Amino acid sequence: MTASAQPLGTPNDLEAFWMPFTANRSFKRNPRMIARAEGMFYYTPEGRPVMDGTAGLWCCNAGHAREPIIQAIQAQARELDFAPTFQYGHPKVFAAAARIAALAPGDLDHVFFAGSGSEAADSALKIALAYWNVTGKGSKTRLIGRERGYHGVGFGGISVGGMVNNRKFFGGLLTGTDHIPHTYDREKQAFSKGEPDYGAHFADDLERIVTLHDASTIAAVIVEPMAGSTGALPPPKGYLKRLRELCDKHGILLIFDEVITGFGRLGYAFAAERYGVIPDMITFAKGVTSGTVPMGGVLVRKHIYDAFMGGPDNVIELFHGYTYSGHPLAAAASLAALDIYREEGLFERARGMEASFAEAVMSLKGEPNVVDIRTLGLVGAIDLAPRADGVGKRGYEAIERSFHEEGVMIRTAGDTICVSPPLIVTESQVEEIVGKLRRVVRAVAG
Ligand code: PXG
Repeated sequence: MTASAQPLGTPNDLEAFWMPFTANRSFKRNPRMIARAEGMFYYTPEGRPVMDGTAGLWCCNAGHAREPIIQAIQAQARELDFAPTFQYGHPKVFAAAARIAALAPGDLDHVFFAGSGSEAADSALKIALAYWNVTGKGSKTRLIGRERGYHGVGFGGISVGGMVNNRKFFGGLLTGTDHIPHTYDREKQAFSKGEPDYGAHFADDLERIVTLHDASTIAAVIVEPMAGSTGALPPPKGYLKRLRELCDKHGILLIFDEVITGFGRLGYAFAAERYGVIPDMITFAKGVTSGTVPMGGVLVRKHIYDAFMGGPDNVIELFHGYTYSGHPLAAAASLAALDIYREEGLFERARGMEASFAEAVMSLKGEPNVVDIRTLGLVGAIDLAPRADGVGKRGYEAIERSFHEEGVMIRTAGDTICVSPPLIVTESQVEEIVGKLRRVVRAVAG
């Protein structure tokens, strides 16, 4: 490889990086390069501002380049760059666990750390299996997910996940999984603000699965309270409560994957609080550090943690963990992010803006090809009808136009546009984002 003659930060060879979840060739032909970020904005290498309509990838809830987080990370790197959390500990990881547990409802008061949402999901599934083992019910091994669910890209996560492209290339996956149906019915739910009235009964399909496999073989059910990656599907009213009741009835653990919904996206620390439903575990990532340093984890109820704490006390209780479980930089970043969330009341702010945000996004109803719009918390999803020549083409063009012409970052799932701005967004910035989206939707109408 020859040395680049370009100034630092402007690569002239995009070949080497195999980009994740990206149309590599299209991107490399016409890159959407981001060099800097501050507050609500990204900036291209040329200095052109791009409004962050997506909080990065649902991560940067406190907005970008927040000084207290920067300082915390810098200071932590100087003080303690790395310390193992296997058989050793460092103060900030314990502090971060306590702070996160304090935000969670009920007795979700222990935290197992991981490095990402995928690791968090796989950790939760493994904890569920191990829990039944240590409590003498080792036959409970089946893991139940949901169609259109996303739980990251580990083998556990894709096995219980329900997004076909994330599964179909990767062989047999985990055995012993099954799926309840997704909760979306456009005919009955289109253009609902918040939780749709229709669809609580989709939870009842768990009864069918229990009848088929028997509860004695089922370890856990994992769902996102609001399905995110698939294009944002808010839960029908009463659905999550019903799922909890059925899991209780049959002695099945319930896991909420809150990698997206955690840390204020739906106006509460966790969706579990919004819905008044206490799952047995909550997975989180992304917003826990406002996206600044990779971190994920699993919140675990007391009875689960306690179940592992028998046996000789010199013996490792759970043979699971990651080198970067509770990395000092992540722990420091998390403490600083949680301070900002609290001091600026960002969860409450998101709650307070939900109605006006929904109103603004819903105003796109009637624009060309808009076949449904869904909103929940500070999440908006706009379904565009696909073009006759292929699913996803209109969506891809929308990403390109948004970035290059309108200066706004969006994300898409097929032909669904999603917006989920940082929780510091102002009402006028919401209007601005929607105005940009309106022009994009019209521009990709052809
Ligand atoms: N669970 C859920 C619910 C997620 O949304 C993960 C697990 C995996 O997290 P990691 O940190 O391993 O990526 C996620 C990630 C999108 C998009 O376009 C969503 C995610 C990641 C990338 C893109 O909506 N969510």
